[in-house]
Amino acid sequence: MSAPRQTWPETFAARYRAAGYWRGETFPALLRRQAATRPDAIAIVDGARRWTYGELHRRAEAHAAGFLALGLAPGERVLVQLGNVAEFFSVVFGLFRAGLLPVYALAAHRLAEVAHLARCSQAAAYVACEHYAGFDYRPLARALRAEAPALRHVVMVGGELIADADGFLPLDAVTGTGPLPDDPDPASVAFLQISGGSTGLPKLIPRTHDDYIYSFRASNEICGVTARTVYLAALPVAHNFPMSSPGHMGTLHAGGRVVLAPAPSPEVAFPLIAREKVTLTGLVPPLALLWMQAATTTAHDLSSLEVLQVGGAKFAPEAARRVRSTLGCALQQVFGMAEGLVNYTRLDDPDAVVIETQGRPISPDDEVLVVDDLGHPVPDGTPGHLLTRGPYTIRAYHDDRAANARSFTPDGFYRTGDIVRRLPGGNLEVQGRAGDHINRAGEKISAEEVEDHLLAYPAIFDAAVVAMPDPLLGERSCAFVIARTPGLKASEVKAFMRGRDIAPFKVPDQVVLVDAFATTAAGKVSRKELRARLRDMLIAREKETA
Ligand code: OOB
Repeated sequence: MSAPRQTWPETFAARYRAAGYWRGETFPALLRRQAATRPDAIAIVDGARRWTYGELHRRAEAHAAGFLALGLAPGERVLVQLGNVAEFFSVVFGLFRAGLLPVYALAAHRLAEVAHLARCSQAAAYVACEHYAGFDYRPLARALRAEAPALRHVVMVGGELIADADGFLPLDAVTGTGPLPDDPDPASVAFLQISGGSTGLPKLIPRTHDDYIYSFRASNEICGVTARTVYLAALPVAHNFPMSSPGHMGTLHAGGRVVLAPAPSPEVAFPLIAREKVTLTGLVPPLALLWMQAATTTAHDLSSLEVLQVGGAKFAPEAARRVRSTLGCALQQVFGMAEGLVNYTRLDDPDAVVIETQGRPISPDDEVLVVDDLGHPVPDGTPGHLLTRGPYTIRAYHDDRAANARSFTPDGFYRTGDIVRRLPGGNLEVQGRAGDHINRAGEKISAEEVEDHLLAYPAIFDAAVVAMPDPLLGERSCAFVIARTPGLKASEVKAFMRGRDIAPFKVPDQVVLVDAFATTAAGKVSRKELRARLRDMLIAREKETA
């Protein structure tokens, strides 16, 4: 089996190659080049561990041979659920080298999400930290084996596994010296990223060597990333923002240094910035607020920090204005999506652009359309639905006909689900979401998915989940619930949800019990309309009592 190829029509692919975007570079070649040109430069810093490019390359090659020796065949998928640890890099570069496709789960995911990802990708192996951020992944791995029959191997990073009754393999045992395949076709899929999940569970996003490497190589130019860059990965390394905008992959492509933060809090990150002389990092807005507050009293020297990127959710202009005076660095806003398109404010943009907009696309060939509900383009300055296609935006999800029909126009534009205003000059201002997803501190939550979990509770008759404005999180989730049995308490609903083996950020922040959902005279209300009404009602009620 070999990895699937890109899904851009050949005319577009030819154009992207001719323009020099797709250069035929692959992930294995990227690391080999760095190991040859700067073998002793530090690539990864994880606590007291410092791996040079040479060492990262050696480890990746050993793991590549080790994975193949397990009987995994090029083209097969491997579910990777690792936190911000050095092994994330030796594992994924090892998989790339073996022609295996990593599927990226977030460390915060639990059985519900991980089992879904394993099944959709038909993952042949699962790699996880034994413990990370206070969570033991072994029971999850055991349960996963029962739910994902295609899974043949479980590999654990760290911990004390030696003779393990479950048959889990320690990563140290997944090494070898056997022959490795030729480099993959640059037009083939390198890995499967996961979507923020606008409806239902996360979808799989196939990204090719050509398109993804272009996105971070071009990002490096926009963000000034070079061999002297020290990038702090404060957000989860598996997320697309810290991975490629330009993130750790961009930094490694430039020969810079990636410093891993085990948590994004100022208490953990500030000492690392001072010790490692970090020059660049990226945060979601609620963390940026925490950092700005902590910076006013910190004893740590943050003066090495040149640029703070903020993205994943809307950064309010009032907060954006305070970045330089509190943290002493420049702000860059980043508006991107795992499906592709990434927008940046530029480092030499006037303050008004940096503070009030979410920037403009990476590529001259990123096509951006802003349309009304009927699909007709709206004039600049008018809010509308953002559609896009281009040299690093996917044309289809992995193996999901229904989602593809919904999410892409017949001529290949991705429907982002975002409502934006395009300003003269091309910068975009994000206004919100058209769909029913909650952007909780950059974590995307599907209303439908949470409603499904709520409906699994026998005491619940019906449920509708909506986004509520929140001063710290940007948005929080509120579940409106109609009880089947009288006396149901909000705390019981939350406790039930905590027991559902879902990522903790999906447990509703607020549960409101109601007797019924209002319907029209005809008794017909779409879910979308219902959610909007409930949300407006609660906002009005909160304003009254404020
Ligand atoms: C990033 O990727 P995803 O896939 O987790 O989420 C994408 C969605 C966007 O469609 C938009 O709704 C929202 O997240 N978003 C923003 C934003 N950046 C992302 N909304 C308002 N302002 C922003 N600056 O979140 C992502 C991927 C790459 C780079 C940056 C973020």
